[in-house]
Amino acid sequence: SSLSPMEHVTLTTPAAGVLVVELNRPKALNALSDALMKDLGVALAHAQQDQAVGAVVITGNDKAFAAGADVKELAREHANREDCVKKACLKTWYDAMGATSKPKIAAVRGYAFGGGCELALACDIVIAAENAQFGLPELSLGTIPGFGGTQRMIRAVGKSKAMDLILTGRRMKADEAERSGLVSRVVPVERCLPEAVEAAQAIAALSSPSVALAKRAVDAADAFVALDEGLEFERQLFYDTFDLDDRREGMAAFCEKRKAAFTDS
Ligand code: CO8
Repeated sequence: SSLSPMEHVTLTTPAAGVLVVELNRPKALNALSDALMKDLGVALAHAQQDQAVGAVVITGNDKAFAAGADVKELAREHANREDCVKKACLKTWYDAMGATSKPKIAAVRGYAFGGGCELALACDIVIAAENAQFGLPELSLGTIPGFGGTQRMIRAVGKSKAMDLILTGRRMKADEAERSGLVSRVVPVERCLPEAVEAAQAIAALSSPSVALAKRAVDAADAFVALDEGLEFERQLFYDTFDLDDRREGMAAFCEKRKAAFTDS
């Protein structure tokens, strides 16, 4: 099924099972407006219901993944705390990212600041171009990261570096981001989107129910589940895979030295 074109995101399907969502507000360095996040939510909801989609890539352009929340809009639309509560500020953003449980890969080129950095952190895998820059400069605007940054940065890079980044607002380049675990790989700018698409394609080629179980198990650990609870949760999900046709097929194919033919069941 296809979607009608949207103003702030461009959708493409460059490989089997892969939906690429390109943020498309280049004049504002892809600053995240409510309208853009609404479009992203529509795209991700589409990915969720389309069985042909196995993984999603979220990307920007060579200069900017996203330079932050749209500060002009935030300032214009929210006079005070009460206003934020009344308008459920950022709630639609969380809903947008939660619209799909399928794996999301951020392909980050250029700026990923503030809300843009938090958007990358909300993805399951971050692949960075050599020119990628990450930062949480919200304190310089007199506010704090509000789209998950305080919670996800510490999980990604540990307390000392998370505090360093959040409290000083400094920028982190791709190599440091990779060293510290925020990013899974760094590649030349022109390879960033292709590598993300290849990774998404590899995920999409696997058995989707076992991908979903693996992602749930890793997400549980990321949610700071105590180790013994996490190990128990993982074991239960592992048991779940033994009800999958794809688990039977995958193991049979291995034993018979042939390629598995998964049916996503
Ligand atoms: N919001 C709105 N517009 C932006 C943003 C932004 N975050 N970033 C860039 N733009 C606009 C600029 O205003 C400019 O527009 P115009 O041409 O109309 O003047 C255009 O994009 C191009 O930007 P620059 O001319 O500044 O481009 P440079 O290449 O010189 O600089 C930078 C690039 C360094 C990225 C610079 O634009 C910058 O510092 N941007 C802001 C970065 C930032 O502070 N981001 C964090 C924003 S706060 C946030 O994300 C909070 C998230 C949590 C929300 C909590 C709410 C309660």
